[in-house]
Amino acid sequence: MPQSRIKKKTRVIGVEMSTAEAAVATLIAHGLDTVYALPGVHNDHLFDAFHRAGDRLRVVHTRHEQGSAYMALGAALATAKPQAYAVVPGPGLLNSGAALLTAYGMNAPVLALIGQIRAAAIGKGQGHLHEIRDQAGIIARLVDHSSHIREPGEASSKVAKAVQSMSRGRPGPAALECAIDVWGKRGSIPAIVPPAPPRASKIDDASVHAAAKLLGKARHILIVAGGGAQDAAVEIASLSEILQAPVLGYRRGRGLLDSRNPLSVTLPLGHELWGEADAVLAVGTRLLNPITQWGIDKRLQIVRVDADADEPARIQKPKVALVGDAVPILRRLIDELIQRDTRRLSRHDELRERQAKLRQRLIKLAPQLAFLEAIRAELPEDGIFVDEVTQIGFAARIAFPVYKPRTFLSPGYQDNLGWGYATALGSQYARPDVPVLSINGDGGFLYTGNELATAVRHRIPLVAVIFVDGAFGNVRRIQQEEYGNRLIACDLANPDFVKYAESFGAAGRRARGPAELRTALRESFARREPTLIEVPVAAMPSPWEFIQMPRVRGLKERA
Ligand SMILES: Cc1ncc(C[n+]2csc(CCOP(=O)(O)OP(=O)(O)O)c2C)c(N)n1
Ligand SMILES: [Mg+2]
Repeated sequence: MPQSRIKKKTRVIGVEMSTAEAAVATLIAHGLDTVYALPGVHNDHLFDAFHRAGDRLRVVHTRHEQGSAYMALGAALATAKPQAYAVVPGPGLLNSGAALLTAYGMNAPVLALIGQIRAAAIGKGQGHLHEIRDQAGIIARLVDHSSHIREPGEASSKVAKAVQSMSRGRPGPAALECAIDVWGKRGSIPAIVPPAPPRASKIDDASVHAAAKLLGKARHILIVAGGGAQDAAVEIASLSEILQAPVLGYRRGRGLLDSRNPLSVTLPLGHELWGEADAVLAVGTRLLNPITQWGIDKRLQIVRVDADADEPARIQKPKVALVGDAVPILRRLIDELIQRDTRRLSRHDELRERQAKLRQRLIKLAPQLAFLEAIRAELPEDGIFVDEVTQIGFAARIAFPVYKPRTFLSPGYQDNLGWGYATALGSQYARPDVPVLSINGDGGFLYTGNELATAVRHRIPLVAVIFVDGAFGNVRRIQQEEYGNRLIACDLANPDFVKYAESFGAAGRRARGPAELRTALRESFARREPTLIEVPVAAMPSPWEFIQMPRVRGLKERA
């Protein structure tokens, strides 16, 4: 064998490190500075590597694995940067499952680092501590990118690939697993290099041209914006102005167009405008509910912008599909539209009037709106509101004014009760520069209320409000109204939440009504300490007529 080939094979190209140390060094090289985590014997080497990283890496340990994963999710949503959490295999992984599922539904860059039993025992069903059948198969179904680290030499490249996968193309979570004996195994590690800047996605000029032509000719355009449009707020505002097109945001699209702009609409007006539109520009949204519930017909031409080439035709093939990053695509579209000089009459007055009429209808939700008004008056413009699956949350999605992207965090299509408190905790930890507010029902709060201990332990000044109606109120009202008042499994026994918060060492307060809530919020935001504000409330009016609305198109074609 020629001398040069032998050399190549045996050359030590990197330094000697453990698998865990290589993984941690790679996380740091990729800009991650925090891991949300709950330790255990399978990951002892990993946690030792966290320790050895010193102040280059912060470890925030929680009281339940769902807390770790939701905190990573909240940090990712609030910062738009990849975040990581670490848990033991089996029960640790499953405990974090709802949060990982939510991250998947929200295309959020959350990396799960999951332990494993000894490499030699995987797949044998011998009953080792935390063993779970086919863990690799389970995580492969929860996320798009997952991998198993088999030896120290591949740790760095696998971590790098996982982190990069989370923000390239369609973003989303990733998962890596590593066996208990492999984390500590030492070997030669190739040089750890920071990631190359992502390549700009190619833009299909013909499609942009077709989109500009279609939108240029359309008379009534509605822009629908979702979670995939978070970075394109400037472009969406300018398209809205050029086309005089209202922008509909529901959960994740809220704040992309400032609520003070009359063209910024939520579901009820969006529903009306969907019925009138001859063209829709959908950016970073599945468009599931408008298409399937509000309906489509031949007169409605849809232009979509998606990061994922599989997405456009998943529900209904659009007239034009633009695939890639929203920002450069929308910029190109704006350039084309400006060249066409399609000047339009302002719709501001019309929409202002229609918004006023809607406010009249929304008086039906007066109890919820009074609380939301108190919150908006005290939460600064760039403060972050973390939504929950509760009466105040449902009303907030349609009536809470939102001024900036990433300041209204809502759980996407999973709409999973109990995500709120721990997610808000992660947002507040990652964004110490702005106040974060978590709203909760008494049902949802106790999913992760134990993480008050984490707030106190890590001095996270999150202010949380809990609206206490003594019930899974939403379920209860549905049983009253639609099931002949046959109430089942909906009434709750609650702790005294003020004492509960205080027993953790957090500040506990009680506010009776919107005015007291406003004062409590003002004082709590000023004090900057972990706080829980209990607000006793009565049952609230149903918001569903403003959320689940009937078909407005394609009635004839359907009949
Ligand atoms: C993970 C999960 N489990 C169950 C539900 C069903 N669910 C929706 S709202 C709700 C009740 C919420 O109660 P609470 O948090 O007290 O809010 P309220 O309606 O009383 O304001 C339930 C059980 C859900 N959305 N997600
Ligand atoms: Mg309740």
